[in-house]
Amino acid sequence: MSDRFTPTPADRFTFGLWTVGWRGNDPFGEPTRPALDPVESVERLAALGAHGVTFHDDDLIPFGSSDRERARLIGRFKDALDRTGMKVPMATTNLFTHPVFKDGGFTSNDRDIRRYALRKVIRNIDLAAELGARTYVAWGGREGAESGAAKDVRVALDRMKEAFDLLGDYVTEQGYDLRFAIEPKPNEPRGDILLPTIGHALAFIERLERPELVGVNPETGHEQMAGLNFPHGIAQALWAGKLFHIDLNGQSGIKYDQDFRFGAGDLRQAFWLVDLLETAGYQGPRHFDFKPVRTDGIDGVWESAKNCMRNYLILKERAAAFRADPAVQDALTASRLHELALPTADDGLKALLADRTAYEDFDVTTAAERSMAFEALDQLALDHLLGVR
Ligand SMILES: [Mn+2]
Repeated sequence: MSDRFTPTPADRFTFGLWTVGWRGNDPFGEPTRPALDPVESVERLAALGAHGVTFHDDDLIPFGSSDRERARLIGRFKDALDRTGMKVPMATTNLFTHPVFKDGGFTSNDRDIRRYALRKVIRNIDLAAELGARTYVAWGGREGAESGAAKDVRVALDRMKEAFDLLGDYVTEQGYDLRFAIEPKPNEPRGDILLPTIGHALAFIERLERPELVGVNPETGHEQMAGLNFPHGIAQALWAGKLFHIDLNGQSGIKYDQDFRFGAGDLRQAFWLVDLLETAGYQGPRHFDFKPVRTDGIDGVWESAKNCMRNYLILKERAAAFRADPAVQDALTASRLHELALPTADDGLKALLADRTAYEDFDVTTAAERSMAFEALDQLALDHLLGVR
């Protein structure tokens, strides 16, 4: 059954092969579902109205495959893309599953492993460029430590910078139209991971040799695992011109990385996130990085993939209705959002210092009594979110 919340490729929804392909294995339990063929994932997601798929090298080409097998797997994947019209806007590298990466890839204390990791990334960058990807994500899940002396964090950041500088040189020399997006996460699987939040990543990027080639790929649950406000983090990434990609999913507070479907978990943050993405001019894919719950069979995989997109479109409609409501316009005015948009001292520092009304004659008592009227504004948002307005 299709309705106005049924997506089309124009909505630019994309899914990682590893999301629908997750078999339900967790630290305490074995897989609950059979392996999915990437070709079937492409076909099923296309039928649901998605725009494209993304992948880690090892999702498509199992680790250790021969060159001949690699070529065969890439060939049938490309055939599926051609048949369905599905795109590959992003690709990434698995630098976390194989035991060789137990202490990381770019920042492993073992130099041989760091060199191997860079070569593994570069090999998949070539494939990403060939498939038309414009973003290359780097999630350093194993770049971290469980104990203090095990990692010299300042030196590890030197190695992290070295890796991104070399990769920037590589795509520039090859002439690839490809930018990198760092995916922050505070912990899991390492006790503590380097570049744990959007803010850490943004500060790191500015120290690189080619900062223009590197942005962020924030994931809903990763920021919320640290108790942070995801829409606020996304707003700062947009403000910095660094939101190159985004991973949407659901998370209920500070606990393990739940990777629920988008719309599960913190629904209010999801509402404000969609409001932000849809009003801020974000042009990139709406990429889902979630795990279909392991209690469900394959039916639940496709049901949850469909509902990631459905929930985004419902929230998009709800957010647009909120913005279009005349009562909301009045409430925004009462809360003085228009005043926040005015420069504080566009008359200059000298005029500010000379302005007696700004300080000497300023009536702080009266100013303190002005209500910000945020409660009425927030209830209007809740009414729209709940569909009663
Ligand atoms: Mn996650």
